[in-house]
Amino acid sequence: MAPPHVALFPCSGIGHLIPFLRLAATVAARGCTVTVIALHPTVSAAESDQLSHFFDLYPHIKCIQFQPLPFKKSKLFNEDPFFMQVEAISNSVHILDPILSTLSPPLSAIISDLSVATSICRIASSKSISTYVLITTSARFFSLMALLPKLALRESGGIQEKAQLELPGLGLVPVSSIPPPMLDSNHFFSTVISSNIPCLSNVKGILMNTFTGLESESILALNSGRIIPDLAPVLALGPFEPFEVERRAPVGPRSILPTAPTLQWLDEQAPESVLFISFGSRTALSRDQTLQLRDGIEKSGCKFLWILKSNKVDKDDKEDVQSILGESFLERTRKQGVAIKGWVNQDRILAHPAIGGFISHCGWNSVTEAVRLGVPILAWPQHGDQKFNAAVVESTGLGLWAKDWGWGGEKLVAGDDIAAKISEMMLGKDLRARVKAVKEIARQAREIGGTSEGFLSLLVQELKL
Ligand code: BUP
Repeated sequence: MAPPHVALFPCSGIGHLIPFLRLAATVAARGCTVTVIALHPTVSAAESDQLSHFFDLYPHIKCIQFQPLPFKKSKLFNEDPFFMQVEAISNSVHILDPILSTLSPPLSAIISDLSVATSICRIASSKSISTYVLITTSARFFSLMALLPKLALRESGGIQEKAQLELPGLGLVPVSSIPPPMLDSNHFFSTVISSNIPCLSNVKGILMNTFTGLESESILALNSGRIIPDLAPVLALGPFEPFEVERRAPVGPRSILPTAPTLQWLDEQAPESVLFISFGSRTALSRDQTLQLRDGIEKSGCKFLWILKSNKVDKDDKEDVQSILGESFLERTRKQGVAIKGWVNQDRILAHPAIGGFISHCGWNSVTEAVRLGVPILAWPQHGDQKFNAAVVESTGLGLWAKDWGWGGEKLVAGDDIAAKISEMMLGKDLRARVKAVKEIARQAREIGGTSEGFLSLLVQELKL
């Protein structure tokens, strides 16, 4: 029998692309023929770099370049370039219809991003192709997204004025942890979610980069119908493994520092002594907050490796480290740490024995990488799903979360407070022991007989039917 042919369709942003590429490599390794529908052009340079390295390393994985129709300003207009691209993609999915019919061998399944799931489902069902959706956030935040159409109905009840909401499967949820755009039914973010949630009853499965040892309650609630009665089955396949590009290349091509000095510096540090700081691919802290963070890091006295960003889109991130942090700071901390701009191989850095803690915005990929590699997190959510993800980190004992720091930009967090939290995390022996225990649970989930491995085998069997 010919192997099944699966197409994967990620949306805009590295936080979506990376889990799709990881899953593409995984299902290809299980004997499926795989096609990735790759956006062209991408918003960030990091996305196009990842794509070209991925296809260099996996020449047997096919690539269809997908060029959305030119963006037209709509009433939902949002100036975030990643959102703008998602809107352009949503308006262009029909272009894929004839392309998908010409693929050889014929497609058996398509794994879609949630933001285009309804259109993909429509096209796929007209061709008897199964649709799966890959969710790129936590099961906890996905539960909130699934409830959004119902929440919107309650909007007239003034959700914003309440301190917390009782939500099925989630218990009491502070309204302050719901991303504000989600409470505005006219916002692009909530419109995209609300218009794609209903189709999740018609897809064959919902794939997630999480595992039962991390989010058992949310996965159970989703699969028991408590959140949406007829939701398709959730298959928790995580934590995803890095694909070959990430395993091989320690630092990406756009890093301003060559690979060797950064890793060589890490090699010289004591085990679990270095704090890694990164707020993901789409968050640039304000200048004032960056300077407070700088002071906090210095005052903590902790060794550090800091990935700095001063612009949301990497192509426009031109200011150098010296002019942001100041010569005197760099001189004073020459032995304490390294601050760099550009793309680094985060998974590879988190895996280094010298890394002992991670200040993270709690993008879901970053959380799952830290969990898989046993690195404690100091959660500092900035926007979007990140407070919900931070709640997973906190409730499972994988890190600390100073809730009074609020969303990024909501208030200026003082350097002294940051220094105190860094020390608490880096010195927390119980925290470190708990993180190691969850790392082991994550490893077992991916072994033969483990829960994630079981869901993956189920998925591959279904694809082969
Ligand atoms: Br920046 C950066 N190197 O320099 P998240 C990120 N990454 O490998 P985000 C690097 O990109 P969303 C870098 O390991 C993770 O896999 C990182 O995804 C990798 O956050 C991914 O953590 C970033 O989900 O996306 O980028 O903010 O907004 O979707 O949460």
